Amino acid sequence: MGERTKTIVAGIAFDSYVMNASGVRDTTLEELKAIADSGSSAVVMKSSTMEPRQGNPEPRYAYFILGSSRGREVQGSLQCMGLPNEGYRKYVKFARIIKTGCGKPVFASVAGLSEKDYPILVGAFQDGEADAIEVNVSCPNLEGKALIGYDFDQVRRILDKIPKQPKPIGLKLPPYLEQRQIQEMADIVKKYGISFITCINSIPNALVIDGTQERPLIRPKKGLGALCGGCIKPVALGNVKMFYDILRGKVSIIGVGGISSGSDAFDFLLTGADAVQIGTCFEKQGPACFARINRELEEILERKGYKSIEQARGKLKFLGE
Ligand code: RRO
Repeated sequence: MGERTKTIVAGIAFDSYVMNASGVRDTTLEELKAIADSGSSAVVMKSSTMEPRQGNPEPRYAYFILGSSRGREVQGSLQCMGLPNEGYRKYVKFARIIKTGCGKPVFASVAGLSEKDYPILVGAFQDGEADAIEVNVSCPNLEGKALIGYDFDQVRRILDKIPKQPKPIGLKLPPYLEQRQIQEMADIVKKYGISFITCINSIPNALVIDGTQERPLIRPKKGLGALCGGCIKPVALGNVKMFYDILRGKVSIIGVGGISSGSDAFDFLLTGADAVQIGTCFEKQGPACFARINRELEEILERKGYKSIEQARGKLKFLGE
């Protein structure tokens, strides 16, 4: 890894700007070991629930090319996984095993099926070996359950009750479409001493249709799934920008949504992200993508004369300035 892309998130040092996103190839111990052995600068685990879950019926994941923009193909994925995972007890063990095998930060991710699950899930990882805990309040794929991150009172109730020490707590946030929502969430983040936010989770209730078959691409929820990949990058960047404008480096921001090249990562850096996570591209290309994207980012920084992440972070220029 080059020196230029070293970064700090929630007070934790990372060897590069690029890590895996929760939810992609990170459910089993073997998958987590593969991430540990890759160029990902951290190991982020699948969101875990109180009990193991099979998730939704298959097919529940589809990759597609949406079109092209500025000479590049715009890819996307639609998924409705339904939180398949091995249950939090396993991930507490996996964190210990992974930690002893590699020097990278390990991030736990937790997703309660009800409010009362959260203190138990977070508490288990607070007592364990993971370096930080990403509290997922944005799982979009649970039929009949409201998305927590859109109910600010519920988020406050959860944050009131979870143990916030000794490991830093982050929030995995849904895409917000209004400045008012960003402001209210940023106020919550500040009030509860949240150390980092990860934004955005996938865009809920999207539909992609195979016109030949006259059917959706995936089976659960009559084809409705969460949209990921290159086609959501503008929404992700907008959310990072709006949060950065308020939080201004006092709370770390991990950008996620449609990053598949160093140039994508650079866009997130200019916008204010302290690090990025890779989901759809990792699913498609496998673990070699992390080192490639970071190397491409290194080259961009070198070419532009930025010596560090800090020098370029949040340096987006605006038309007319
Ligand atoms: O497992 C999922 O269906 C899932 C989760 Br927990 C999440 O946070 N985001 C997503 O797009 N899918």
